[in-house]
Amino acid sequence: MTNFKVGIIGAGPSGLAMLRAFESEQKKGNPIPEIKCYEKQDNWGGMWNYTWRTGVGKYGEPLHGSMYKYLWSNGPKECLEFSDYSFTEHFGQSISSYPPREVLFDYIQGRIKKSKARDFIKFNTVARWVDYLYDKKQFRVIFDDLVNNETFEEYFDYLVVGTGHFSTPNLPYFKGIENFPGAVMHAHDFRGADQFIDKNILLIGSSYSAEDIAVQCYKHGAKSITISYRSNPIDTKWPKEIKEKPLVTHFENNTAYFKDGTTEDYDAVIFCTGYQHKLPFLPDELRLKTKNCLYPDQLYKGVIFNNNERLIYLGMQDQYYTFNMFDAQAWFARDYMLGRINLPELKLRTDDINLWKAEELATETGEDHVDFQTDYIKDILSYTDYPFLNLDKVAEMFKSWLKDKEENILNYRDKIYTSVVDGTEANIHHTPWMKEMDDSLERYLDETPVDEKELSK
Ligand code: FAD
Ligand code: NA7
Repeated sequence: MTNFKVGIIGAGPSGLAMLRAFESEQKKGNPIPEIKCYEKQDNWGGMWNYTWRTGVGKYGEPLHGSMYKYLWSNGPKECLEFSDYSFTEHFGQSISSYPPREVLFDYIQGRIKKSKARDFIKFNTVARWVDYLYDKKQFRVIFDDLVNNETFEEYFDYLVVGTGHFSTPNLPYFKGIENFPGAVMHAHDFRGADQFIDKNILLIGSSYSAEDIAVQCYKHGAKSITISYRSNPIDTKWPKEIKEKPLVTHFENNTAYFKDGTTEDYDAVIFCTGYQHKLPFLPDELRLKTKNCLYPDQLYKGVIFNNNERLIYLGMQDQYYTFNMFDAQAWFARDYMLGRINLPELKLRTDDINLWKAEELATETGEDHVDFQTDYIKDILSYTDYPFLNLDKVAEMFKSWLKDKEENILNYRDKIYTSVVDGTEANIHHTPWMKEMDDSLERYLDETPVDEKELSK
């Protein structure tokens, strides 16, 4: 074992990627540092560890989860596949390209269950505060053990923050909303479309959450859905029950007033207005301060904090790529901590960050964003021995996914793609997504189409 100690905060896909990166090094017979990971929930998986709760968790902590029942992958699974663990290896069969949440959770767990990673994780433990001790070059982290209601501290030579950034709602105010008589919630608290059957719904915001919650509510029987946009409409071919309007200006009781002078009455309002990077356990000089973007400021190679080179952030970018990008970052972070990647001096690091930021600024379209994130991952992977991933092919799939959504937002999840990891062509799912109301793992892996099921009842 090398004689330094690494602390990881969060056991979501990013934190688990860090554990996996060290494990793969250990398997080669190489020494690894002492590692401890702390997770505030009672299980791993981060967002993919679904909860019915809203508001606070069992121990009164702000609730992390933003996922809902009936959530199916919003991009092809072939774009997020781990290059050292394919979907076919996990399920033993070809599955469709857009699996439901529970199926993706099962896949994430499959790889990590094969390791001893669970032994390194202390669950129900929340990071409360971090200090950097300049003389010792160590982080002192204060944790709360939620089960035993005890506070304790630990010291680390490197600290890895993988706490996600789609958890703390960004919740703007609109005049009169306080008197709106129906349900008002943020997407963070949306747990399923059931309560909106036959209702007229207003969604504020026009990005991923608005798009998917609109389609979910349509699928499950909402009467009408209006998406109110600040900058740009989503502008796809919506069914007649979904429409887009410019931004709401204010509310009077259940009536919304829009910028174009129109008004409409609603039963419920869902804020799909994004999330804040909230890192309340970090002091000012260590805290990443950024909006949701592809290249957050202050992060060299999107990973190493520029003000303190022993502080590492994973998964803090806006995400086209997810699980395999977290892997790339974790492999890079591992090799850096093991002393295999030399850090340039501060000025050169800052110049590098500024170059990437300028490039992001020049992007305009979804395709540009895909190319940007592809180039970023290629760059960090070039420093590591992460198993080869054909990123040019993955980028093509992302671009085709963007087109699929534009062509038909209601059935893009029925399309199939081919794995760049093992060449498996995805299976056409037994039931079209719009008709499939049961998102359980059992039902998904079952071979019977929905109409035959109905007949046999
Ligand atoms: P998270 O998954 O958020 O995990 C962070 C972990 O840190 C959590 O377990 C949390 O409990 C823990 N934590 C936080 N604070 C502390 C603390 N102070 N102390 C200890 N532990 C702490 N991605 C896709 O690839 N496909 C999709 O279809 C998709 N759909 C999504 C839908 C929604 C509604 C949302 C919100 C996200 C979606 N994502 C999707 C993106 C998703 O965020 C990533 O897939 C992935 O979960 C990010 O991993 P992470 O580990 O960085 O963060
Ligand atoms: P995003 O992608 O960060 O988008 C936030 C949206 O909210 C975007 O359309 C913003 O409009 C809009 N927004 C933000 N503030 C306001 C205010 N004040 N008024 C009106 N509209 C506003 O968040 P999402 O939740 O959609 O997606 C995050 C992740 O969750 C994603 O990875 C998914 O997989 C699930 P803008 O375009 O900036 O004008």
